[in-house]
Amino acid sequence: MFGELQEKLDGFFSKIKSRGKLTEDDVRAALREVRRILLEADVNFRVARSFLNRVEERAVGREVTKSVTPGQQVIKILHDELVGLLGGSFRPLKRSKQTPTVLMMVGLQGSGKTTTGGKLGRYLAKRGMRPMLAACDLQRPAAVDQLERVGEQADLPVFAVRGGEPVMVAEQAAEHARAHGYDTLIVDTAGRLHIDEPLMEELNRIRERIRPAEILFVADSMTGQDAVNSAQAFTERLGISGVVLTKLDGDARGGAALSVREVSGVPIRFAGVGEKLDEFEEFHPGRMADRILGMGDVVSFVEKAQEAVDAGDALKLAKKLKEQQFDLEDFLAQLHQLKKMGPLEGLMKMIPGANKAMQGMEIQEDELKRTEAIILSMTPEERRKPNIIRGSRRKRIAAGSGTRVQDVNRLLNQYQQMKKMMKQMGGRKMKGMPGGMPKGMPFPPS
Ligand SMILES: Nc1nc2c(ncn2[C@@H]2O[C@H](COP(=O)(O)OP(=O)(O)OP(=O)(O)O)[C@@H](O)[C@H]2O)c(=O)[nH]1
Ligand SMILES: [Mg+2]
Repeated sequence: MFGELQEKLDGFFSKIKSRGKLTEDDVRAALREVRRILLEADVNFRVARSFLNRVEERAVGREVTKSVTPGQQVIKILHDELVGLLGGSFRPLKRSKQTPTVLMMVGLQGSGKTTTGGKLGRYLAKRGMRPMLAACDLQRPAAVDQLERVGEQADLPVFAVRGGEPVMVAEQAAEHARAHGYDTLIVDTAGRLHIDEPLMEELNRIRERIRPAEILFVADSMTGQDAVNSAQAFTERLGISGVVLTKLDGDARGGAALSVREVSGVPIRFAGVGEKLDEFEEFHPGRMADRILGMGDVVSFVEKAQEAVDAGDALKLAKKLKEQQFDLEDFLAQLHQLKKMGPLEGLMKMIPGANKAMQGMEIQEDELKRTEAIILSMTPEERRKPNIIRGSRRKRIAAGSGTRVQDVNRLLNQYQQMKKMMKQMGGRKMKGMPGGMPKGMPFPPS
C-alpha cells in the first residue's frame, strides 16, 4: 500500500541513523529529502509543508542537538508527527441516544459506499450489534439490487422501497429499524461523478430528517488528491464526521491517506483493503505510522496471529515471550500457525527485522515434516532448553529423525533467529497494547 514511500523513507533512515552528530544544516537537508519523498507519494504540498515545519521546529531545537543519537531522535519526531498527522488515535463510532444509531455513507460515484456499508455492517454485527442497511441510493434501480446482494453476502437485512424517494425511504427505514430492534441503520446514498448541488441538497435533507450519529465520507484512495479535495468539499457542504479510505490495497501512493485528515479536519476511521466484505480495518494512526516508517506493525501482526491462533494459545505465547521462555515446542507450534496464517510475505513486512530473519525459512510441507521429526527426536529437556543441544546430542537427534546434522544445526539457527525476533517484538510492544478500544466495543461506552 505504501510500498514506494516506505522504501524511500527506509533508505533515508539508514543514512541518517548512522550519523553520530547532526548539525542544524544536516537536519534541514534531511527534511528537504523527506519533503521530496512525501511529494512524490502524492501528499498534498500544503500538508507536507506544515508537517515538515512542525518536525523542523522540534528537530532543530534542543530536542535533537542534546540527544545522544540525533538521527534516531529525528526519526522519532517524524514518527510522532506522522501519528498526529494521521489523527492521533483510532476513534470508535459514536452512538446516538435514540435507536437506531444512524450511520450515513456518502461519497463520489464508485468510491465504495455500497460495499463499505456492507463491510461496516458486518464489522458491527461481529461485535454484537444488530445493524440494518437502508437503500437510499435511488438514482438507478440497479443500486438497490446491488445493496441487496451485499446484504445477502453480509447476512444483513436491507430496507428498500423500489420507486421511493431517498428522504422518505431513509425515514421509513429508521422507523422500521426501531420497530424491529435493529440498533444501527447504515444508510447507502447516491454518488455523483462530481459534487453537484442537487446531490448535496438531497444528502442534507436526509441528514436533517434522520440525524445521523456519523456521516462517513467514503474516499477512493486511488484517486489521490481528488479524494482529498472532495473530502474538503463534503465537509463544507454537508459536514462529515469521518473518512473511510477504500482501495488501500491498490497501488495508491499513500498521499491521500496522509493528507485527508489535515485538509478535511476529520479523522480517518476505517480502511477498505480489498473487495471482499471482511477486507476492512479500523484505522489506527499509530500502527499506520509504524507501517509507513517501516518500523513494523507489531500490534496488527499480533491481531492477525490471534485470528489464526486460538486466544488461549496467543496469551500463553505472549507470556512466554515476555518471560523469554520461548522453547522448541513453541517454535514448532509457531511454524504450524504461520503456515495456517497463509501467505507470509505481507505479514512479515509488518515485523521489524522479520524479513531478514525469515529468509531461507520458507515453510514448506516437507520442511515442516522434517522440522517436526527433528524436534520429536529430542528429549523433553532438550526441547525446553535448546542450549544444551551440542555436538553429540545433535548427532543422536539427526540419526533419530533420519536427517543430517546440518539439518539439526539449521533448525537450531532458525529457532535462535525466531527467538531473537520474538524478543524484539516482546520488548517493543507486547507489554501493553497501545491505544484503541478492546475488541467487541465498536462504540464507546455511554
Ligand atoms: N480493491 C478494492 N475494491 C473496492 C474496495 N471498496 C470497494 N471496492 C470496489 O469498488 C467498486 C465500487 O464500489 P461500490 O461499493 O459499488 O461504490 P459506490 O460508491 O457505492 O458506487 P456508486 O453507488 O456507483 O456511487 C466495486 O467494484 C467494489 O468492489 C476496496 O477497499 N478495495
Ligand atoms: Mg453504491
